[in-house]
Amino acid sequence: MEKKISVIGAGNVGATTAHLLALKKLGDIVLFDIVEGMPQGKALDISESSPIESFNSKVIGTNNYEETKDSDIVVITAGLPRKPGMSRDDLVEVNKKIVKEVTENVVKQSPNCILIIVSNPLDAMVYVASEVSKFPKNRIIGMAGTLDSSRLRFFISQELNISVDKIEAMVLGGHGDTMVPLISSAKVDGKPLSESLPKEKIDKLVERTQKAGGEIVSLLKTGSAYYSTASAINELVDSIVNDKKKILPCAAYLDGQYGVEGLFIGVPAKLGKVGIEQVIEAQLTDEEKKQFDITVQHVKELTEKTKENL
Ligand code: TXD
Repeated sequence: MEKKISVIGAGNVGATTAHLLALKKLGDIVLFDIVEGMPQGKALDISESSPIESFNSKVIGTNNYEETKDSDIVVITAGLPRKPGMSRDDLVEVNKKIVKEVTENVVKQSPNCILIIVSNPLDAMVYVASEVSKFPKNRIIGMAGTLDSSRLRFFISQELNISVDKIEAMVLGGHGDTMVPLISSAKVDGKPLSESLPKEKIDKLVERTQKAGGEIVSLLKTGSAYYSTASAINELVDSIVNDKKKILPCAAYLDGQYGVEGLFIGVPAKLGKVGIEQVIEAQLTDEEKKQFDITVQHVKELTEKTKENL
């Protein structure tokens, strides 16, 4: 039977995600938004491409949570994106109310679903969804690291003029300026990145990756990234729906791993049909450990702030 995947928030990220889910034939899709008519219009538009794209998945748009009933996976993209000059953390107050309300409604309809949170500030919103849903932690996943890693891999491939397929690299930590690109384990055609590029060049790519979201926000002026975001969400959904057990960087609950207790933060995790099957402990150099401690501290503070009046 087709998996049922609901996408909450039919804005740029949500609608693009639904489109890609349909193209990749990952399941039947329900696209939800509070704006009347808009998710219905976008779902119909996507559906009308099905004869050309040859997918048979159902794509439904709705303003009614009952239509999301018994979803296997629910992707939460509802919330405001940042504007030029804003940090993701500036969205915490407004988006925590939205993510709280959305999660309450989603879990009533789909008590056994796997939640993928996308709204910003990501690490804090994953915490909100966890507190509200009370789901086991393996069924709560934050999507950010897969996007940040894709950006880093793209920048490296561009710099070296080598296919993206030959570039391996991962970004861990919080989804913000303190994120930690793991350069020590980045590889080009199986060899350490440091053999292909001098440190100054690598430092520039790291900085561009950390600021990549902001680079797009300042170009778009009225929103944030969504094509790459939707691709990254699809990568997570594909690993879960098809039980691929891919190791993907995402915000997962740490219960002692990396020396961190009781916090959602970006780490590599094995994703399969039950959600997060295992948190993988990557090898970090002393310098990367120091950076990881800084990002953990930042996410802890943001999480504490989020707890107020939740
Ligand atoms: O890597 C990542 N995690 C991210 C996250 C990468 C890019 C964007 N990231 C964040 O995703 C961004 O900062 C935002 O917080 C979300 C959604 O971004 P998007 O670009 O899709 O924003 P839009 O186009 O404004 O769409 C948001 C939709 C819009 O249609 C609203 O009507 C809807 O959310 N919305 C709601 N839906 C349901 N329920 C409620 N309460 C609600 N409030 C707003």
